[in-house]
Amino acid sequence: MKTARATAHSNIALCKYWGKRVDAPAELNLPATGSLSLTLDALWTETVVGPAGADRFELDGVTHVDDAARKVFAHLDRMWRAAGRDGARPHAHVRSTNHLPTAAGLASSASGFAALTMAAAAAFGAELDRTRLAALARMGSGSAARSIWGGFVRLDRGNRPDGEDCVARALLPADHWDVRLVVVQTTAGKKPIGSTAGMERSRTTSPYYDAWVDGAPQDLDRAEAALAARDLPTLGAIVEHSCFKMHACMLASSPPFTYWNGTTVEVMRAVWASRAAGLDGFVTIDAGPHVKVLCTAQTAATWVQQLGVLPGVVAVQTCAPGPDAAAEVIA
Ligand code: 2P0
Repeated sequence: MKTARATAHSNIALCKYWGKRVDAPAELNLPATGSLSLTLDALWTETVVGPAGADRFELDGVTHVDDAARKVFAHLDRMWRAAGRDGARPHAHVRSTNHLPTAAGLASSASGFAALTMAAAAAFGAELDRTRLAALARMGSGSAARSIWGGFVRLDRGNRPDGEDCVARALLPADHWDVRLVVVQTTAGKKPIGSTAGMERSRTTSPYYDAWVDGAPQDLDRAEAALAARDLPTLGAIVEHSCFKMHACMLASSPPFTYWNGTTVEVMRAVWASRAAGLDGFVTIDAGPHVKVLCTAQTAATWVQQLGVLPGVVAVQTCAPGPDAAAEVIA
């Protein structure tokens, strides 16, 4: 094997993925809902994969010997098989640097598994197209499939039991539309429940789960059309509806759970109040307490000013549409 370096940017789901298909092998990690995302320029992961005497996973300079490391090594095994290489996988040293807050609901698993997929493919000499790389990234983490591409990306759910029609594709490039995502960070405590377990609790106990899954295809098609037309009010309404249907589904689970804190709610209300006063911006929230505001490039600075001063807000960052994931062999 060679040594390869990859970069992959995080993404925000404008239409959310929440729930996994249970009519297919769990190893495929197939989503119950398709999703549509924006890749983000300012939040990204850099990963180097190279030969070593023993498997080792280092994240931001700290060696991990936990579940995170086991998931990384299992993904290397998957990439080695996908490369069609014979024999045992060689031991590897994986060094990742996150240019984003890890495990704070800012989707480090998306950029992390996308970068790992790209770096491992290059290090193992695998000749795989981006569609296949996205499918492999998805098996590491669902949202990672979308970070293989820059710009605006759609991941379809598909129906086949082998998952071959669960395909991620670039809808439109980053320069299609000069939108911004203002990321408003609130204090992150420990997550009440991990995403995978939260999805499973929603599926098995929330009376809103079936409605959530059934409504997703229509949200996706309408969002895709609004995106193509650069129609922010229409897209924004779909973005908020997808987000709050997902969070309502969580709240209606038994026992209930939410990733929000008090500041999450205050920021959300401030966005709605400013919008009522004429400033265009739309809320989305993931499996974490931060609020993200989709807006135009022209209004981003005003949103930063207005939301940055709210009590409980710890940081505000503005992201533009970001690039494709990339990899190069360096040794
Ligand atoms: C998303 N999230 O579409 C949604 C919205 C969180 C809320 O994808 O179990 O870490 O590894 O496939 O990708 C977070 O879930 O889950 C996520 P797994 P992942 O961005």
